[in-house]
This record gives sequence, structure tokens and C-alpha cells, in this order.
Amino acid sequence: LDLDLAIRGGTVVTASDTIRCDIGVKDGKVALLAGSITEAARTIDASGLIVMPGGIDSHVHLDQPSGPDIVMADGFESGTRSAAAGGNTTVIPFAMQIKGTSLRACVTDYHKKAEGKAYIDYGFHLVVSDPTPTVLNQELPALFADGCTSFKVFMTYDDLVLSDRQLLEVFEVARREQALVMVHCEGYDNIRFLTERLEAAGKTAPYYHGPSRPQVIEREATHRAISHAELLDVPMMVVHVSGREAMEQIRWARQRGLKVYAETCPQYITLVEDDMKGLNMDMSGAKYVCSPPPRDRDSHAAIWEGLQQGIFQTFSSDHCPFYYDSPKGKLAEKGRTSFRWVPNGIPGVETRMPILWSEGVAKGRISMNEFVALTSTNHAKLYGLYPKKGTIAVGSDADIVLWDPNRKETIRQEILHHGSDYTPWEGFQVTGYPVMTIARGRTIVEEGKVLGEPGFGGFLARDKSPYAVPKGA
Ligand code: DUC
Ligand code: ZN
Ligand code: ZN
Repeated sequence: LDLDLAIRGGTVVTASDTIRCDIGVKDGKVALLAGSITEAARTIDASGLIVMPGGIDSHVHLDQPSGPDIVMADGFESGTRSAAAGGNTTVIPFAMQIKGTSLRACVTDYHKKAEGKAYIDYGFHLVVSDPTPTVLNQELPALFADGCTSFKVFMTYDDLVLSDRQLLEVFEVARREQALVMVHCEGYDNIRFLTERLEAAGKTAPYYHGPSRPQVIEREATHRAISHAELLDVPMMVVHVSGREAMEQIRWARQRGLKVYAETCPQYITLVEDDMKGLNMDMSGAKYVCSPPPRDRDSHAAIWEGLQQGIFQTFSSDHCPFYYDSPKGKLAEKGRTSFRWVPNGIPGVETRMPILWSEGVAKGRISMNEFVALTSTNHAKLYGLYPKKGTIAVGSDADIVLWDPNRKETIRQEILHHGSDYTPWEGFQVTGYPVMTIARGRTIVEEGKVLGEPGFGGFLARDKSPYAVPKGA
């Protein structure tokens, strides 16, 4: 067989199986699974370790324009480096359309931003913010054919919000093209109304980001998006579900037989609204400002139920990294005048898998196989990358993470590899940590040391999602 690599002695865990076997790798792909593989050019000893498909984080933001005076803390280089250090071998960031410009031009620009920079493979979701007839009828179908087979749309933000009519028009294209629509479900008018009332009452500290976007606003938008999707018979993905209320809408939709998928994130099982209070309502609360905002302990319990009951298919980071101590980040001049101007988002691509393992597997809430489904396999299946990515099987890319299930680590800024100058999980203790990340047979990170290089990762033209087939198709 002339194997390049053998990974020996580990326990191989996929979304479906837990097997004691060795893995043989040839030309970047898994070539052999066998009880014992003794001949290979290189051998890695995985005894005592869990061997899983590399993480796929299908919700990250890299090098994304974030308004005047604000810069994102990660481009493709530091973002994919951090991802790899956290056990990931694939990321799917967003190529965002700027209103008034062509979506095609934005995607071309995005390819340039990524070219030669990535440590691991990447795809692009599109963000449609200006669904002109040209975008709907020409650009989307063409970009879809180029392998960007999913789109995100927003129900809030001045620069991104779509009207109900526009949502329907985009959904119609998604249905026709079998693209998977991802929806940011928070309602624009509701948020604007509460924001203006809070500001008028002098409640402008970062903390009030939470009260300006309560769960009922997320729930209403989730219901509205689901209703649009039902009307047009188009499958959809509700991204970053934060708590019980939106989750109930998804459960309701599922019970009606609708193809509504859902994603949640580490912040919704660990952070709370009160974190945004900082120290006596100072600006340090801005470190936790993301949308939807972190909720409360009851919501954490609800999200765990959803993870256990199959309400959620994917657990993503929503890595949306800003600097804290910077005039181009969380402490921008304008953000000090009101929470409304604090950039929304937190870094988390490197901590996603350790947090879910520690809180989920180590605490007995989910199985190792469920962990793999939630962090890798389901992302590949939903977004058209399976079985090239997302599993360990003969013929799949040799994207593998070696995991020490017992390793105790304290999450701290100084051990992370991202561009941000802080982590919202400073001091958070985890049990279970990646010890080696292997992408297409190459060791990219070992014991926190980055051995890979920018440019090794390439663009993934993704297949149509089999989960985006309409019910009546
Ligand atoms: N939505 C995201 O998906 N990420 C960050 C902020 C937001 O609103
Ligand atoms: Zn969003
Ligand atoms: Zn996001």
C-alpha cells in the first residue's frame, strides 16, 4: 500500500462508531482502517487518545468589513491558525455582499483575502444583503455553481436587513437552486424600538445590548422566518439559537414536518447576560457583546435539552473576533456612547471543541459520537462536504484530530492563537483538549505548536446540500 502515515493505537470515534483501530493515510486521504498497521513512512502513536474527524466550524467570520473605524481581529491567516489549534480542519466563513455592490465582486474579493493565507481548507457561505434582480437571477445561481452552496440572510442590522418580501425572493431562489438558506433571526423594528427607548432613558452601557434584544424578539423572527420557509416549501437553517424561546419554535416546526435545521454555539451554554455588566457596568462588558446576546442559566439548560434531543444539528463558534482594547474594536469612540455601536461578536473558533467536550462529554450530557456529529459530521452533511470531510472512512480526506479526553486546561488568552487581544472564556477550566491536528495527512498543530503553513489550506467548492431538497420536490 506504501502508506505515508499510520496513526496507531487510538480509539477512533466517528458520528456512528467507536472502534479501536489504526488508520493508514496515503496522498492526504484515509487509505486503510485495520486492527494493526505496522508499515508506513511515518507513525504517530495515538495510544490513550481519542481519534476523531477534524472539527468543521461552519459559522465563522474572517476579514469581514465591520463598519467604518472597526476592523476584524482575524483574517484567514490567524483565523485558520486558531481554528487548527482548536482541533478544526475546515472552516466555512462568510463572503458578505455590501449593499449597492455586486455579490460576485464581493466573492472575488474574498477569494483574494483567503488566497495563500489559510492553514486549513475553507468554503464560503454567501451573505445576501441586496437581492437585486441581477443578484437573484444571475449571480446567485452562478456562485452556487462555483461551490458556494449556502446563503445567509439577516432580519436585522441597517446594512444587512431584508424585508419580508426580500426574504421570500431569496428563499424562492434557494428552493429553485437547492441552496441551503441560513437565517439570522432577530427582528429589526423590535430591536430599534427598544434601543431608542433604552438610550432615551440613559441606559447606554454595553450591558443594555441584552435588554435591547430579549428572547421574544429572537422568537418572533424565528417564527416569521419559519413561516416564510413553509410558505415556499424551502428548507432552512436557524443559526446561533440562543435559548428556550427560539428553540420552541424550531421544535414546533419539526413537529409539523418542516425541514428546519438549527445551530447553537458555546456562548449559549456558558455565558450569561450579566457578563455584559463587566465591572460595575463599565466598558469591559463589551467583551461579551454578541448577537443574539448571552442569556441565562435556564436557557443553558434548554439548549442542553436541544443538544440531547436532536433539535440542534450543528454546534458552531460564530467566531466573530474584535479587539477589546482598541479604538478599532470594542472600545471604539462611538461604542462608548451607546451599546448600539459596540461591534457584535466574540472570538471562539479555538475554544468551541474543548468547551463542548468538557461541558458535554466529560460531564456525561452527550456521547463522544454525538460530539463528533455536532462538531464535524453534521456540518459536512448539511453544507455539501460529506464524505470528503466530516468522517474517518476509506477515501475521505485525512482530516483528523487527536484528542486527550482527560487533559485539564485553563482557557487563557496567552495559550490561544487568534488575533483578538482577549477571550470571553479567560479562566474557564476544561477537561479534554486537542493534542494534534492533522489536515489532509499533514500535522498542522502539535501540542499548541503550529507546524503547518499559510497557503496549505485551499478553497472547497461544495456540493449542493442534500438537506436543501424541498419536501415537495
Ligand atoms: N451574527 C452573526 O452571525 N455573527 C456575529 C453577529 C451577528 O449578528
Ligand atoms: Zn447572525
Ligand atoms: Zn455569525
